[in-house]
Amino acid sequence: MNQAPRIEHRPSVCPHDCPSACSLKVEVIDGRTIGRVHGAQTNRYTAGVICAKVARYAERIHHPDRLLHPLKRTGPKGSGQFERISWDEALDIVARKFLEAERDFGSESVWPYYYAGTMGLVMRDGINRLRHAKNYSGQYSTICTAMAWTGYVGGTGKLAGVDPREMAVSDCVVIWGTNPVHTQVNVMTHAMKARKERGAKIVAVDIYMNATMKQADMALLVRPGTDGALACAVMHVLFRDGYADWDYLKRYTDHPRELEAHLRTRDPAWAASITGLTVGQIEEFAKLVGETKRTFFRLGYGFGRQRNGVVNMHAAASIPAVTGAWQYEGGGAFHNNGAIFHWNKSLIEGREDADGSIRSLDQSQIGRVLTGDREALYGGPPVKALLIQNTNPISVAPEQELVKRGFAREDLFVCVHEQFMTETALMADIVLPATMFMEHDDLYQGGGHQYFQLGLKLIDAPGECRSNHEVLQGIAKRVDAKHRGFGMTPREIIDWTLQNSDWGTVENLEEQVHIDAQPPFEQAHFLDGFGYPDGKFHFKPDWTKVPSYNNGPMGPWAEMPSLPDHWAVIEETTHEHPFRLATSPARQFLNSTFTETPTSQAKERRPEVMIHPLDAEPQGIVDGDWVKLKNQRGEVYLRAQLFDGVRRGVLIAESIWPNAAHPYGRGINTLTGADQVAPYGGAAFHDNRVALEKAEPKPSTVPVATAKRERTEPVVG
Ligand SMILES: Nc1nc2c(c(=O)[nH]1)N[C@H]1C(S)=C(S)[C@@H](COP(=O)(O)OP(=O)(O)OC[C@H]3O[C@@H](n4cnc5c(=O)[nH]c(N)nc54)[C@H](O)[C@@H]3O)O[C@H]1N2
Ligand SMILES: Nc1nc2c(c(=O)[nH]1)N[C@H]1C(S)=C(S)[C@@H](COP(=O)(O)OP(=O)(O)OC[C@H]3O[C@@H](n4cnc5c(=O)[nH]c(N)nc54)[C@H](O)[C@@H]3O)O[C@H]1N2
Ligand code: SF4
Ligand SMILES: [Mo]
Repeated sequence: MNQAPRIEHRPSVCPHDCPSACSLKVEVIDGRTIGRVHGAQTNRYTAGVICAKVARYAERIHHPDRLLHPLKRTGPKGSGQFERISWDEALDIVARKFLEAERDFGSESVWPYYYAGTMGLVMRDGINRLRHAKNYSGQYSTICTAMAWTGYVGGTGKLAGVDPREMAVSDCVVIWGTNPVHTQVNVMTHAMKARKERGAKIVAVDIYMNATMKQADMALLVRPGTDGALACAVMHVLFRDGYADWDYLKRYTDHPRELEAHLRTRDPAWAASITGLTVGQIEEFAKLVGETKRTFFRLGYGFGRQRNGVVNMHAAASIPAVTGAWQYEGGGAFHNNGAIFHWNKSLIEGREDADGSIRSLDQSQIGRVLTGDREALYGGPPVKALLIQNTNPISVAPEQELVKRGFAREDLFVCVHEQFMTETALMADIVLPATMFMEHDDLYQGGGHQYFQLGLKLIDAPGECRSNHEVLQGIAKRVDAKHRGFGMTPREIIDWTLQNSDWGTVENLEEQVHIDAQPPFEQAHFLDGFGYPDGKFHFKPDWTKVPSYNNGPMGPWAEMPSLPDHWAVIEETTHEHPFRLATSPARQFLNSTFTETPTSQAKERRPEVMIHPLDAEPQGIVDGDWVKLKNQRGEVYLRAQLFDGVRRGVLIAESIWPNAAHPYGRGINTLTGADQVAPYGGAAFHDNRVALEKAEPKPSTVPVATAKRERTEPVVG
């Protein structure tokens, strides 16, 4: 008689680069296999809800294309010709190449490069321990959070805010510059609850009628990069019509009178001409916010990815300080909770060993760095060797033409530690197979909420996969990098980190599953003062001294407006480049992750660009036609998707498809720029001027899968 396997439900946590960090309940079928992944109810923020792509994680973890063995390149770079080698041989080669680079060009010629493919603190950040122990070049991480965090913290002085669960008890939830239906589904759970139980209004501010905008009671469709103007006009009305809370302003803000005077000329008519909204829409939004004390501003990353994104984020975050909404339950703002966990990461990252004189290279400028741009290299030695974990720069980094040229360098040694043969791994000399989150132990924190949680090993990894920590241990031993962390297990590192951050032991956390780190109401609402030493919200921050994210000012920081404003530094259209392109996130992908799973591929169908029908008409472009987008950085082919939910003159390409899904292998980041956004850098992925042209690529360059796949469902809606 056959006995059905007994399925166990084990706790875990989603490791992906998503603010939600959902608590999971995983069906473990046997020591090597999982079934469905469910949301765990015990986490009161993620509350049992997870996205579809993670629910079907079996498709990713048991994917037939997973890397299983170390590989060594045998053909030309990028040829895909590799041979299987042993772990010892692979690590010996990596170590030899790193030692050679160090000997011939100095330690800064080795660049450990990583990002947040896993958000586990040990596996994500452990690479910095190797870096610091060896004085390898630093990485200044600008690809994601630099702009949004700076803008928010510029106002509050601290990367924290109101408990995001309070969205459910607000009377108005403003979802600004984030598309949570795609990117962090749990925001919707709480906003919808507020609507259902309290009749709360949901406002969304975005640049196209995305899935979140379609669910909003008030959808404010602004021109890209104009949120500062909208926020200023809203505050103008608040001051003008007596909605400003002067008791609050006097007690909790820095220069309210100056702000009021400055905003006198920033009226709705001024903002209408910049944002493309009507005066009526702006007045209506301002009135709603003015009359609704419990207004919750859920501020996302997306609108920060503009060259004026820091100023825009700060302007939006200033609104609740004018109405005094911060004082009320369900009122105030939230962006990210980074500051509430107070981690002591010295064991994970080995920071005490860091030599302050070592350069820190801009992550987003990897193309410039690898092609020898002197400014990007800070005048120092070339980068001769890369160790890459948890990121796929050939697809995701801006200025893709430069990135590709850099990786093609014959004199550059590249080791990529990956779960799949990504486009970056394909360019490597040595490829190492990596475990997935259910195959190793790690510690995870919420970005969009306040829990932290253990994700323990649930099943054995396939083949010879090793975790990031094991790879670092193997390299450290061979290059003589000394740090006690290399001699410890992930569990021991987690335990030390918890204890030295005042969060108890690993056993305690294991027993509790997750810990709610939410600070008390008074603190979360900044009623005991904002994060700055003067305890005030700063309408007029010193942009050269924003706490928490500072590598020294860069970009055109000296020209930043001192008070909230519309700062006209975006890539405005020109006669030659009459469209503004944004590369907003696709629902079924997570950055470049899940582009390998068949269901996500089928649902996203193919790379497309949304075009307003009236913009398509003059060139006779119809749905499904090939179009070429072009700017000073390069050109990309996609299919046209006619959609009247974008503004005239705006194009949206939901991304990030593999480059190889586009004709000529040129991906969307061919068009995006790596110039540093003021004041602390960052990549303005949604701020690109382009030309649009109906154009057929050469048939031989069209990827087969893309050519064949027919539309089965609309991408939006
Ligand atoms: N499904 C899915 N989920 C993801 C990701 C993914 O790629 N796919 N990526 C993950 C990562 S790494 C991150 S950092 C988060 C990011 O998640 P979000 O905070 O949602 O930020 P973005 O994804 O950059 O963009 C969000 C929205 O901002 C809009 N936007 C762009 N420019 C402007 C502007 O000038 N003004 C306004 N008002 N809106 C603008 C875009 O059109 C988009 O709809 O999501 C994570 N979750
Ligand atoms: N055009 C455009 N480009 C963008 C963006 C955009 O909105 N538009 N968004 C930007 C943003 S916000 C971000 S954060 C970046 C993110 O870009 P990436 O850092 O590339 O993001 P991911 O796809 O999340 O993760 C990359 C890789 O990590 C691997 N990985 C996962 N877990 C592990 C592990 O435990 N060990 C190892 N060794 N590898 C692992 C995955 O297999 C995956 O290939 O992209 C940026 N690029
Ligand atoms: S919503 Fe985000 S955190 Fe939650 S399961 Fe999906 S990708 Fe993971
Ligand atoms: Mo990100």
